[in-house]
Amino acid sequence: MNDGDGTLAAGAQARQFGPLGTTLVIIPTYNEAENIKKIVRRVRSAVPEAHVLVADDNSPDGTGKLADELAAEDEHVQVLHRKGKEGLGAAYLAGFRWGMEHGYGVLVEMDADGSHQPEELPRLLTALKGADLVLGSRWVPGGRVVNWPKSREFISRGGSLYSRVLLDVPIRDVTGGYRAFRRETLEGLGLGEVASQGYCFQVDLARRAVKAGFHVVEVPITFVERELGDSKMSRDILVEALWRVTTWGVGERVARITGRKPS
Ligand SMILES: Nc1nc2c(ncn2[C@@H]2O[C@H](COP(=O)(O)OP(=O)(O)O)[C@@H](O)[C@H]2O)c(=O)[nH]1
Ligand SMILES: [Mg+2]
Repeated sequence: MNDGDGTLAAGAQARQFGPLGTTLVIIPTYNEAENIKKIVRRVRSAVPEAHVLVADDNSPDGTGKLADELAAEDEHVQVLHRKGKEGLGAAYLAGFRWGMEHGYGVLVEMDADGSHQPEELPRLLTALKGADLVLGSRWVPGGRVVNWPKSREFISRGGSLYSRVLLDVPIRDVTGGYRAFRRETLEGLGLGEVASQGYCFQVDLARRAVKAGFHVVEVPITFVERELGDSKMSRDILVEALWRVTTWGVGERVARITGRKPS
């Protein structure tokens, strides 16, 4: 199924969508000193009307201070200083809360390391005009990854396939982290109950959006592996994702059989 610029994934009913409002690009950071200035400048030039929020977990390498320097010279840039490393999910939840409190209409997730190219953001935002949630997708036709070792591709494709089948969500790239939400969508996801910390945070939000009946569209992106700094991917993050996705999938099946509400 195709929907103009994006692949129609879920919530296909004909609907009218309201205007988008101002965009806030949330960039979570932990030790991204080599990347932060470059990525913020790229966002600012790719989508000049957008605002940027850096959500830094008190990075020991001084990323937060560099972000403060950007904020001092550009009123479109803000920094959320958090007390310590609590994971990607917690940083995004805090960023979403901040953005909604400040009246933004669109909230974008983007990594600091250049994997999510700001130059592709206009395409995501265009697709959001006719959707509740847009996912930048590596695994739809036209999407691709650059400079990824086969092992990472295997984990990512496998994780998406496992989540897609087990959770019954018609999405090709369930774990991706380049996304644009309407604020009304975030308001309908029950964010107060989200406990996922690492990358399964992305799976959690995608499955909640599908289950809530939101119109989710995947737009192909070119994901470029970071050149500078280190990935925070770890064994613990993978184990958390596997454990939670399995628990959700099994829980839903048990609930279907017993007629009880899934947790
Ligand atoms: N605030 C915050 N950001 C994080 C944390 N873990 C990862 N990030 C950021 O999340 C983004 C994705 O992480 P990355 O290490 O590139 O993961 P990968 O692309 O899957 O290898 C980057 O911008 C990281 O700096 C965390 O605990 N707290
Ligand atoms: Mg990365």
